[in-house]
Amino acid sequence: MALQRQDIVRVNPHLVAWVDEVAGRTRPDSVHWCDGSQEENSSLVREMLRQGKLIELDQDEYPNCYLYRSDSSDVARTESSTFICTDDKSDAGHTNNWMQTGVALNTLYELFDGCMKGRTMYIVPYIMGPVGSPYARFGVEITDSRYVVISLRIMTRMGSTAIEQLGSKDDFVRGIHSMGTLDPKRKYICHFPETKLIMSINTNYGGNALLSKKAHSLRIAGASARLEGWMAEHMLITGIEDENGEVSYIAGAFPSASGKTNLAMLKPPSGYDRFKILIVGDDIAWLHLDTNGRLCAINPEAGFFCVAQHTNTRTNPNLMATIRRNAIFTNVALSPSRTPWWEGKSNLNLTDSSPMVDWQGREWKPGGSPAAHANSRFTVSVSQYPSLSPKFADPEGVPISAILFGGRRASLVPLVYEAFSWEHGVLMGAMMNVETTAAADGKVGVLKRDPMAMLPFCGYNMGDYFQHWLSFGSKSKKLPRIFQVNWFRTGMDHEFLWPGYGENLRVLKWITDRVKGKVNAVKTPIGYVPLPESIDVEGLDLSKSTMENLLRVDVDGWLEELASTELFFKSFGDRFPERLWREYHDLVSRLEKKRSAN
Ligand code: GTP
Ligand code: SPV
Ligand code: MN
Repeated sequence: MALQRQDIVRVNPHLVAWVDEVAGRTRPDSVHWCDGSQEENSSLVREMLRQGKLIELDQDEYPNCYLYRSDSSDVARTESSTFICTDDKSDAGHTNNWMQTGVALNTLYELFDGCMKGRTMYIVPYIMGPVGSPYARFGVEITDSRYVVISLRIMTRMGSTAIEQLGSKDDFVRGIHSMGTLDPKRKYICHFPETKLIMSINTNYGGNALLSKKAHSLRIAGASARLEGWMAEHMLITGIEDENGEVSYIAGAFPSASGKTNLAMLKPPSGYDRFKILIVGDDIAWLHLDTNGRLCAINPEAGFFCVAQHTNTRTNPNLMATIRRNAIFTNVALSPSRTPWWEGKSNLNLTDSSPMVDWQGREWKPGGSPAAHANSRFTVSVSQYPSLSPKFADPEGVPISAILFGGRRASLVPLVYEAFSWEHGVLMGAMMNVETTAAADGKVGVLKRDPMAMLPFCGYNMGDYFQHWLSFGSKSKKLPRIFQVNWFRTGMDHEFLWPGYGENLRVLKWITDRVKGKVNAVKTPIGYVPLPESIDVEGLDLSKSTMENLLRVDVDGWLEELASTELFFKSFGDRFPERLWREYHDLVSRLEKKRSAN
């Protein structure tokens, strides 16, 4: 049975007062408090099927799986419509779109005025983080989208448990979302970190609409984390169990659609059968120092919202098994046998009499535009994943021994190298300059600054964010070591030099061996680089020269990169930490010294 307003008002009048206020403004026909039950979910699915908003997949092959098609103008996060709203512009910083709080509220109140007429307003209470964890946080999303409700049921711990755990507390992130008319010109995703409020309208896709995800867990939580002394990062968390049964946990910040999910779910290649990869999270990490000074991470989410393209039984067999039940597929193609399909999934076996249907519902033939949208995704519960870490829901999180920064770079950035210190590692993250992907609107494959993979997700001035990272340096002597990796170097033929996916374990092994002090490295101006023979390439078709190429430190290339990095850093003015300038200048002089020695 749905939760009842009269029961909640007795326990949490703050919540009900806010819901009443939003209902007064948006004027829905009815209000439904979500309990998160199976029955509630089934009835939402039934209603969506009846309205043609969901498409049933073959229920024998894909039980309880459905296809959803978003509006063709609403297929990725829209950074140009995403705002940080504060009283003072400098608190948002120049890397965010900014609106003054009062101006933003007026604009949005007008758009939300009566926007839910004829619709049901759903109240979705949720918990980010393991139930009962001191690091978990609460949120409530109000939405008129059934798609959002059924997705949040997978992505978060939502419903009755959240209401019970919230109790009478007023400290929860307030999210208000309406599909509105889906008019792209009037799309807004506004964040008010000062009051922990999010308002999103005229969109129904991914991070724009599932407000628990980037809006709450990174932009709003990040601003709180800075004040409270913890970190909210765009990072995977995964455990690597080695041949001796010892588990090392790593956290990795890679920009959107750049390999977090795949690294977190890595399948050990042949020869590494005694290794196990035990996932904790694939997108967001909340990190805190424990009483021993170790940096520990929880995954605030309960589900995966993964890129479909190129996911297949070879690159990610565990994930392919996970999505065979209780999954929502968005903007993928529909095969003649009513199973989901996307580019890079499997070979096609089509006949003219039974064509494929593309992500927009049109008949599709090979050769033209892609059948699935490049940012098509699926949503599935973490609990179904076969190689889940037993520590997934540990209220204290897992201790991180290495932080990885990665991104798509066709050249320059070596396969792997290690920072000299925490502060040098912060510089490494701040310098990230990577190729864009289809996860956000805009051009794909162009170089863009994306410090710590957080440029689109930092809810405050990024200069202050760098300072926040640096501040950990003096708080503990047991911080994780920091590495940069790059699976995306290409050769003359534009093909990737490194096989990637499961083979990345060979690099992770070097990283965990470094942390354990088991392997030496070459000291170069940019950091510690492996000796070519230190990375095991047995069984790979990889020549010695390719390996040397993958690990090469291009001194002139780095100096050129640093010239543009300097301009980027300067754009933060006096908000850019002095300490990071020092790291930067040290790096420049190491490279210049090397160049004159060459
Ligand atoms: P978000 O969910 O947007 O944050 O993305 P993500 O960082 O989790 O990226 P994901 O693992 O979903 O990978 C995105 C794309 O990169 C997919 O098409 C993958 O197939 C591809 N990819 C991931 N890992 C590798 C790799 O090691 N090598 C190569 N060549 N491609 C990879
Ligand atoms: C990303 O873009 O980094 C994602 C997908 O993980 S979204 O939820 O849309 O942010
Ligand atoms: Mn992401």
